[in-house]
Amino acid sequence: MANRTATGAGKPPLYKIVMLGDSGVGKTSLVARLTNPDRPLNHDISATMGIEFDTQMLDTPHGKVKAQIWDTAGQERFARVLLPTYFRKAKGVILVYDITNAKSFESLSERWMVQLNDHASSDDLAKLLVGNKSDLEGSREVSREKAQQFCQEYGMEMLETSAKSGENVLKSFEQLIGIVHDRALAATKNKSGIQGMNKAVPHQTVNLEDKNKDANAAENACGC
Ligand SMILES: Nc1nc2c(ncn2[C@@H]2O[C@H](COP(=O)(O)OP(=O)(O)OP(=O)(O)O)[C@@H](O)[C@H]2O)c(=O)[nH]1
Ligand SMILES: [Mg+2]
Repeated sequence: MANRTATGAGKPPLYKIVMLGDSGVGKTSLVARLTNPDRPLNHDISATMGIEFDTQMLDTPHGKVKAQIWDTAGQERFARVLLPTYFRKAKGVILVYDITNAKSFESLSERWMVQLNDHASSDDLAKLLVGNKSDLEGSREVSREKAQQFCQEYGMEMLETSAKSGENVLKSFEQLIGIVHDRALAATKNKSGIQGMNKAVPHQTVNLEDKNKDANAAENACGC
C-alpha cells in the first residue's frame, strides 16, 4: 500500500509489508526487535492468532519511508481465512524460516509460496528470504547453500537474522523496503514519462498524403 506519491515532498510514502512463515519461526520476535531494539527477546511469547501490525520509519537509499508491517499467524487454523486480507495491497513480503528447523524451510515452497501465488499478484510483490535464529548455529538444520538455491529459484535475496541478538534485523527490513520503494519510484517515473509523451503528442490526425506533415508526426511520436 503506497498512499502517497513516491516522489512527493512532505509525508513519507507508506508501504504495507507482510511477514510470512510457519508458527514459531520468530516473525513476531523480529518485528518486536525492529520496533523495540533494546527490549530483550521474550521466550514466553504466545502464538499470533490473527493479524497484528506495527508501523516503523525506515531509511532507504532514496529517502525515508514508513513501513506498515503486518505480523501474521503461522498456525494454519488462524492463517487460512485471513490470507486474502494479509496480501491485499501488500507491496512486500518477508518469508521467514528457522535455521534450526528444516520443516519450516520446506514449508516455504510447499505452503507459503503456494499461498502467495494464489492470493497475491506475485509480480508486484517484492520478496526477501530470512533465515531466523542465527544465534543457534549449533542446532542448524538448514544450510546457507540450500537457502541460496531457493532464492535463485524464486528470484529473491536472503539474509540470516537473530531476533535474539538483533543481527541483520534492521538490515532485513531496510533491504525489503528499499526494493519496494525503488519499484514505486520507477513506476511513478514511467507514469509521468507516458503522460509527458501524451502531452508532447496531442491527438492529431495525420494526412498521409502530406509528406511534410507525416515526417513531423513521426518525429513527435518517437519522443526524440
Ligand atoms: N534463540 C532464538 N529464539 C528466537 C528467535 N526468534 C524467536 N525466538 C523464539 O522462538 C519462539 C517463537 O517466536 P515467535 O516470534 O512467537 O514466532 P512466530 O513466527 O511469531 O509464531 P506464530 O505467531 O505462531 O506464527 C519464541 O520462544 C521466541 O522467543 C531468535 O532469533 N533466536
Ligand atoms: Mg507471531
